[in-house]
Amino acid sequence: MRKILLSIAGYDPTSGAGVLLDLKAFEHLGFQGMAILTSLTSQNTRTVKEVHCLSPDFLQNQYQTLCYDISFSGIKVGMVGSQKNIQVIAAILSNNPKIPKVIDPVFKSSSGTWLFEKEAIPSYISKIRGKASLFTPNMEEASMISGIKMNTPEDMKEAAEQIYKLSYIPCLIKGGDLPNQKLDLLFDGKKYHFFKKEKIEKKVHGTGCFLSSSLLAYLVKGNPLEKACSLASQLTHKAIKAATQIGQGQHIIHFSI
Ligand code: PXL
Repeated sequence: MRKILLSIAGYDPTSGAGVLLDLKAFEHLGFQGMAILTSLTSQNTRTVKEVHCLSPDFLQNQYQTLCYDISFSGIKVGMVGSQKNIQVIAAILSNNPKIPKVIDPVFKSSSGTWLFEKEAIPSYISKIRGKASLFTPNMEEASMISGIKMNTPEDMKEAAEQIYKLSYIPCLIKGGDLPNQKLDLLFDGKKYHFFKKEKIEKKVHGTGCFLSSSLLAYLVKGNPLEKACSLASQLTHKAIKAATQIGQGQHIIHFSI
C-alpha cells in the first residue's frame, strides 16, 4: 500500500501552488496525497483577487474526520491563511511527533498579495516552535522573520541561525538570489550547508510549495535532511526549467518533467 502524505494548505484554482500542486508533487514521488484546506483563493496566473480563510473549527473538523480513518506518514504545512488557524495546526503537529513534518511559511503570493497577517508573524513562529523537521522560508520570508536583510552568504547564515533560535526547527532558506550567485542554505542547528543553483530567468509560481512537498516526500523515503534538500532542490530545478506559461502571467509547474 502506498504511504499517505497530508498537505495542510490553501487552494489555488490554477493548480500552480497550494494543495493541488502539493498533491501532484506527492504523487509524482510515489505517495498518495491528501489535503485539508486552510483557505480558498480566487486567482489566475497574473494575480490573486480574493482570499477566503476557512474557520479554525472547520480546519479542525477536516483533520479529525480524516485522521479518524487514515494514518499519515508525513505532513506538510503551507499557506495558513490567518493567525486563527495556527493553534489548530500546532496541535496537529504535536499530535504527530514521530513522522517527518515540513513547514513552508506563506506570507505573500509571488505576485505580491499578502496571504497572512504581517503583525502575527512572531506569534506564528512561537506557536510552531520545535514542532517540525524542517522550516523552509524564502529570502523575503526569512528577512521578515529574522529582521536581517541578506546580500551575502554570511548574511544568510546569520538569518538562518536567528530563525533557528526563534523556531527551534532546522531551516532551509531557499531561492537565495544574491548579487552574483544563487544559493539555498540549510542550517540544522549545528552545521551550514549551501546548495549552489543555476539562475533561471523565468517567473514561476508555486516553486516554494513544490520544493517543500518534494522535500517531505524525500524525508519520508528515509533520506537524511541534507540529502533530502539536495534531491528536492534538483527536482525543483528540473520543474522550473519545464514550467510553461499557460495563461498570460506566471509560468506554472506541470508534470511532463
Ligand atoms: O506560492 C504561495 C502560495 C501558496 N498557496 C496558495 C497560494 C499561493 C500563492 O498565490 O495561492 C494557495
